[in-house]
Parts: sequence; C-alpha cells; structure tokens
Amino acid sequence: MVDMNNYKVLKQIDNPSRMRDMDIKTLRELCQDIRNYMVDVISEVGGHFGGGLGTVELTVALHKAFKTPDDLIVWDTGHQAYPHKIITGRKEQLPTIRQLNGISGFLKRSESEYDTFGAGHASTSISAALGMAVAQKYNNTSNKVVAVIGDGAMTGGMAYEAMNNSGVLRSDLVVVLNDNNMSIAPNVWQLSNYFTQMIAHPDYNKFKGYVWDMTGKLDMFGDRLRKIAGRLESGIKSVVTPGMLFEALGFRYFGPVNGHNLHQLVKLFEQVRELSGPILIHTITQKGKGYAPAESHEQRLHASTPFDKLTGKAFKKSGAPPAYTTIFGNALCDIVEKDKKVVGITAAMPDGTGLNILLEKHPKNYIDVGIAEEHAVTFAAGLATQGITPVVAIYSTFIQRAFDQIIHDVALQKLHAVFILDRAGLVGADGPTHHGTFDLGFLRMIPGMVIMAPKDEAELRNMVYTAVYYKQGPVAVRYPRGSALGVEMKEEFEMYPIGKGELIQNGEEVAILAVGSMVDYAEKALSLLKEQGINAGLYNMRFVKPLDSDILDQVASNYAKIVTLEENSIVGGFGSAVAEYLMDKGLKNDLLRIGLPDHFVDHGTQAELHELLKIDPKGITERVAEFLKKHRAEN
Ligand SMILES: Cc1ncc(C[n+]2csc(CCOP(=O)(O)OP(=O)(O)O)c2C)c(N)n1
Repeated sequence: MVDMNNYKVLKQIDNPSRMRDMDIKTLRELCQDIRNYMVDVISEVGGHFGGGLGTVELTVALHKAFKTPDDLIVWDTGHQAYPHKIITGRKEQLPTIRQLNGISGFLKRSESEYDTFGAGHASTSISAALGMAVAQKYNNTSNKVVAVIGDGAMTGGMAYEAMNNSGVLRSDLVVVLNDNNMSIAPNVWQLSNYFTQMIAHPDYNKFKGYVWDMTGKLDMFGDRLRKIAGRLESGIKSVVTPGMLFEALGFRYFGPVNGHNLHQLVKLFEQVRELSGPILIHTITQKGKGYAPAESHEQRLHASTPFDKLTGKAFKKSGAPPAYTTIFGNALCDIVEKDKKVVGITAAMPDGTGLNILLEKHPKNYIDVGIAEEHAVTFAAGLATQGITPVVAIYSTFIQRAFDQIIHDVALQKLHAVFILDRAGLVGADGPTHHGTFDLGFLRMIPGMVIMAPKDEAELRNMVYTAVYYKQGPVAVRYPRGSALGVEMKEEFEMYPIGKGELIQNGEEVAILAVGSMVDYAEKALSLLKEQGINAGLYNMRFVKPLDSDILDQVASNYAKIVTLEENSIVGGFGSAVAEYLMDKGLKNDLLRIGLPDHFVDHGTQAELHELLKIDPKGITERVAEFLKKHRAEN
C-alpha cells in the first residue's frame, strides 16, 4: 500500500485553501505528487487514469484561482476528476475508488461539497454550470461558475445547446475546454481539424500573441502590444482565431493555452475570474501526461484494471471466456462480410462496443458519430429509410439519451434499426451513472419494438443475426458487461422465431421465467432449490417483447406459482410485462418478480452487487423458497 509520506506537498493538502498560500514552485511539486500518487494507487486498484493525468495542472490552477467551494467547478463526465478528488479531501480514500463502499469514480454531490454536480454521462457541464450561474442572480450572490469540458464531450449536442443559451443569457460563466484531441478513442471532432488548421495558419502564428492578449484584454503583454493588437483586431481575429465559432455564440475566447503551464494557467484564471459574461478558455492538454506508458498508449490509458506500473500493461485474468462485446463484434463482422448494406454505428465507443473489430476488418461499414447518442439514432433512421441496415451499438445506459429518437424517428415510422445494448444490467465499478437497468422498461412501452436478451454467447450471435434480418421495425438486443459463459459456438447463424422462448426444465408447483443473464443464475438456483426439495421449472424467455404467450399460457395452467427473473429495474420491466399479461387474461397465479430494486444502486463488483441485491443464485434460491413458504401457508 502507498505511504502518504512519499508525497511531501500533497500530504499537506486536505482541501484547496491550504494550496492558495503556496508559490508556483511548490504547486509544481504538488502537481508531480498528484501524478505520482495517481500512478501508484490506480496501478494497484484500477480506474480512470489518462484523463486525470492530463488535468493535474488545470485542477490545481482552478482551485488556486477560484475560491472553491463557494466558486463552483463543474466537471464534465467526471472520469478526469481524480486530481480534483485528491485535493478536495479525498486523497486518503483514493485507494477505495469504485469499490463497494468506497468513493465513486465520477462526481457525486453526496460525496463532497466540491462535487457541485453529479456526472458520469458526457456533455452536461455547460448546461448545469449555466443554471448555477443564473441562480446567482436569484440568490443575490456572485460566486463564479466554471465548467470544464473535454473535446470529446464537446461532440455532444447538449454542449452546443448550452453555449447558445449562455450567449443569449449572458450570465457570468467560464467554460474551460480541455482539448487533448482524444475521446476514449481518437476524437471525431470536426472542429479539432478546424483548430489545427487555424493554429497552423502562418498569420495566426505571427499574431497569436497580440490576438490572445487583445481578445481577453489581459495584462500579460503590456499596453504597447495591446494597442497594436487593437488595431489588428478586426483584420486578424476574423481571419485566423480558432475561437471564431465560440465568439459567434457569444463567448469571449482565450487561447489556445498550454494546459500544463501552471504559472500561465493560474494567472489567466485569476484575471478571468474578474471578468463578466460568458468566457471560453481553450487549453491544450495531453491525455496521460507525465506517465510514459499512458502517453504512448493508443488510447492514453483512458481506464484500466490494475496494471504494471513500469509497462502500463493491465494484469489480465487468463483463461476467461471471451467478452460478450467481442462475440457481438465478431458476429457483426461475419454478417458484414457477406452483406455490405449493414453498417455499424458507435457513439465514440469503438472498443467498448466491439465495433473496433468491424473498424479493423470493414472500415467502410463502420461509422463513429462522436458522443452523440441522439444523433446516432436519428442518423440510423435516415440510413434505414434508404434500405441500409444500421446496427447502433450503444451501452444500455447511454441509449437512455436517445429515447425520443427511438420513438419518434425510428419506431413511429416502423424503420428497421438494430440496437445493440451492451452493459445491460449492473456494470460494477462505474456505478449508478452507468448501470444499464432501465432499458427493458423504457423500450418495452414502444409500439412495434422487439427486445431480445441472450442467455449466453451462442444465443447472442444468433440474436444479432435475427435482429439484422428481421427487417420489420426496431429491434434491440441487450446483454451484460463482462465475460460470456464459455459455451460452444457454431459458425453458422440461426434465425430465431420472433417472440418465442425455450423450455429448459419442467418442474412442479413453481416455474421460473428468466431473461438474459439471469437464465444462467436461474439454472444454478434450480440445483440449490432441488437440495431443499423444490422442483422448479425453468424457461428461457429470449424475448421481452413480444412475450411468448404460448409459454405464458402453459405455465399459467401448469403451475400455481410463477417467478420472473431479470437484471433490470423491477419497475416496468419483464416481470411487469408478465404481470400485465396474467392480469389482462384474468389469470390468478401467485407471482414473484425478482429484479433490481426501485432505487439507484451504488458501485461495487458485479458479483458483490448481485449478492447484495439477492439476485445471485443463492439470493434467488432464498427468495423463491420464501415465496413458496409464504403462499403455501396462505393457501
Ligand atoms: C453520454 C455518454 N456517452 C459515452 C460516454 C463514455 N465516455 C466516457 S469518457 C469519454 C470520452 C470523453 O472524452 P473527453 O471529453 O475529450 O475527455 P478526455 O477523456 O479526453 O479527457 C466517453 C466517450 C459517456 N460517459 N457519456
């Protein structure tokens, strides 16, 4: 375990106020301590990493120049806020990050007064910060508000909606654009090409000092240069500043500035703190800064399980079956191999979704739209109108953003789009912002939607195929994060009949109807129940919509008691669908719905959370046995 005495300056920092008396030299040492501490701890416990290494100077400079916690810093997404956590009273808890009962990997208002706004999903910071800035007026206060947003998060439409509104409202708001030219994967931000061109422009280079000074009316270059700059203002600025777009939206633009130059950042932030109106500071940073393996790593070590400090290589569990993500990626590649009218779409997550495999093998059939889930879905709808089959691979939690697009742009027009929802269910360490626990509920209510959930990787492969060739409307396939079960795979695809499940085992008295990841747990629970003399039946439902009415009718007549099992919120999910079915038909079977509770679930490993929530085989067994006992007593 790491010893805090190894970090001479950091060990003195319990909150940012102590830092405000320190000179730049000591603060530079603090930055080095923060980097070392992050590498030492995260290499042992895992977590988000590259983003935070890139924001060390930004974080220190912001907390030095702004009077936090009265001044409010809003971090976008939150994965880059580890340095912020470290200097705002949570350094001792860093080794617990993302673990059960430990601190969160993202921002959380309940965790610290310095976490002004919860985050985890991208592109929210400017909207939230603008709300806080406007609130100052109603509260008769004048605390400053700063949003820090990455270039990746800037690909999300909400950031532009918020900037547009900021320009109109003209509240005092500082936006720091943390531009490292990376999302998780290389960023697909068209504006960064624009910036690069602008910055490379010879006129811009010649005059950037003047322009930089003049646009912000700062003291840095003295009066004389400012006069010259003033004369050049309209000419040069309109031609060559990278900030033209932001200025058109009503922001005063400063930059680009080196986001690792602590001295310059502190001065700039101190001066900007005294200005009013919307301001945008464009900082150039390097993801993974200061840690060689991250600097040279393709994805800048965005996040990692525990890793070797020297090489940056993750310690991998050997022998685990392939991840569901990989099974999907390979299945789609096999389909695209033969059918070039099928196109994979990702919202900035090629590796996370398995579409990196498609990118490598069939780059023409791969499209990354940026962190823009809403756009991804309507864009897919457009493709579908022209006979292309879009396969939109977005995590369950992130597709929440595109709810209306699925209804209005896809389902209402009966367009055939395939939604591949990885990370459905509890995702583990990323916690409540990332658990995929609502998709069955919010998709099930949409007319014409088909929803499948595979019990294992062989079914996933066939479901991807079934979804692609269903052709009659929107289809979703949802599956969990992590390794598959290791079952035997066939190369040829099988088309599943829509709305048909399968019998796994006949039983007496009680039948368990399970979907997706829960089928495996149910099979294990059957053996445990057997030990207690309970002989339960089991069905793998495969489809949450349409439900298999044949199975439901049979089960309702053959079993007095029915248990539904899903890794989704119990509210409105699969169990609710079964309850509605039984009620509508006037069937009076006793029903137990097992799923995720109606509250947000914290972080922890998937196994810990399953156990805690009693949806692991042991918990399921206990709940089924209790249910039988209770109803036997009642009858
Ligand atoms: C709505 C949404 N989609 C996808 C993600 C997954 N995600 C987390 S961080 C990230 C990249 C963010 O890039 P950037 O804002 O540039 O920050 P950096 O890591 O480069 O500092 C993505 C795509 C997310 N958090 N939220």
